[in-house]
Amino acid sequence: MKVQRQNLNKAETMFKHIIARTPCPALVDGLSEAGMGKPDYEKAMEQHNDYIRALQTCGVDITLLPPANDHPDSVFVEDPALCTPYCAVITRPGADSRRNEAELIAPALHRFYDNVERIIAPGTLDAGDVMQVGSHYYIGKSARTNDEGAQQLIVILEKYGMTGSIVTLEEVLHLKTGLAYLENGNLLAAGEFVTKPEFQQYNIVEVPVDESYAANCIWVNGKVIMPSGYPVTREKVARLGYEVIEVDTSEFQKVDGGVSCMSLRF
Ligand code: CIR
Repeated sequence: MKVQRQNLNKAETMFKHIIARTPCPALVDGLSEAGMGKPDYEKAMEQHNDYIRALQTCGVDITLLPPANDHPDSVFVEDPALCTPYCAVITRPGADSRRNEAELIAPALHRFYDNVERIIAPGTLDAGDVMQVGSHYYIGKSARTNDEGAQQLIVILEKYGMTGSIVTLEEVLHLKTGLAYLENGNLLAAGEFVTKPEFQQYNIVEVPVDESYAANCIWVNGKVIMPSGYPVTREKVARLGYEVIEVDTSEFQKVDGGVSCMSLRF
């Protein structure tokens, strides 16, 4: 069934659909700057199963795509596509080794959307750099997303009555490596994002430096899925009234991935 228009003025958008992809054995060769060693594939599979089980408790239907061993980072479906209420956007990932993930994810998007747009060369954009707050999208300019890609996305968003603005990143890989919008004005933020002027309008919930990995969380229909092992952040999120579901993502952390990177939510 194709995605229906939703009322963007609602305080919260309820997600109906999730797209995820089973990790492939080549995950062990995924791009990484973490310096934490290579992932254990068997363990990564168990952790991914737990992640899918956590999503299943959130009242969404889940499309689980098959492993794609020619694409080591393909479990991170968040980067080659952006799913908005009005259109999907096939991105042009900034890393050469991930460029073809755009074609890989395209058929799944066409199953749900009549309107499918594209980021084209010389633009590059990883949708891990894109954070939705209602009908506005913050776009991180990063090592992966260039100005041209961000500008193309703004034009696409405006075509469908939405807006976008650019945030320049200095420290982290992707915008959502350090930021998670938890709806209702609550913004989980780590490092460089805590003091950025564009986010001061939100209730910033600061993630301590030694728990910065926990800034990559997802809000799914009133619940917050976060990585396990970050008690201070967990407590802060729980105190906001959310039901917290913790999942172990240690094997994905070794290839710079986290909770948000492993699903498209729309
Ligand atoms: C990469 O470097 O592209 C992958 N190893 C990790 C991608 C993580 N995705 C995300 O933060 N949205």
